[in-house]
Amino acid sequence: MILSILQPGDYVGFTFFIGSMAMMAATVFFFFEMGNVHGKWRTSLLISGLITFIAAVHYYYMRDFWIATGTSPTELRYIDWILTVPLMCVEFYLILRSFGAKIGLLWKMIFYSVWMLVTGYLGETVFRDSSAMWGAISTLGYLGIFYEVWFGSAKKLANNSNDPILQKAFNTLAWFIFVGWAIYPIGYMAIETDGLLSSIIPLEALDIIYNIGDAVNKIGFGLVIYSLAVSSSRKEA
Ligand SMILES: *C/C=C(C)/C=C/C=C(C)/C=C/C1=C(C)CCCC1(C)C
Repeated sequence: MILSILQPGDYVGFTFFIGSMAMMAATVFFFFEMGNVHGKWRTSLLISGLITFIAAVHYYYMRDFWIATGTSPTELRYIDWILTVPLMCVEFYLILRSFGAKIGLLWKMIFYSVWMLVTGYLGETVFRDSSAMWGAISTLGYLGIFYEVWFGSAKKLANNSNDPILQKAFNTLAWFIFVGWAIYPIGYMAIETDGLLSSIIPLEALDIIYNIGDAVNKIGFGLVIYSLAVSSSRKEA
């Protein structure tokens, strides 16, 4: 067993502990609130809770990894993402399903996200010397998702839904993809020893940036789904 002794001034460690607890609390919240929304929203809240649950378990291990080694838990990080990011694509599909979303849209978004994460992992580990190139290849997957929710078929379905509550939530989620997800490539650029941002952001910032990104994108994203479910259930009643 690894003893989790958090040292004074270990700010990266602090964010791992805060992230761990925040993910757990968010999970309890989403699961309990499933009982307070209309039946058709339960699956969406379940998925929100699963996203933070998977993250909570990984944060539990990542936290100890960081304390024990003082290095980035890259493998655990990407295993977490490869499970949770496709689930975020499922959330998009679920909220658009009653407005005609096809399963093909879901597979397309999952493909983009797996592309983005596998190539990002290769750039951070195996091919670190050419991390800039792998970062660029990874960004193509990110742009695919970005295109879908800002201009592509997902956006069109939301536009044609004639449901202002859905449209408002969809737009907020699209902003998460734009601004919230842009946090990650900024963290990634910290790994390049002579990269674009390495002179302004130290390597240790990588985990702080990823931890902030995860809190914003997993808990915040889930809360948008939650408030959509609550407003829509209220209208239904
Ligand atoms: C809960 C975890 C989430 C939402 C993770 C999202 C991760 C990304 C959007 C990562 C994107 C990357 C790039 C666009 C290029 C550089 C490599 C990555 C993988 C950091």
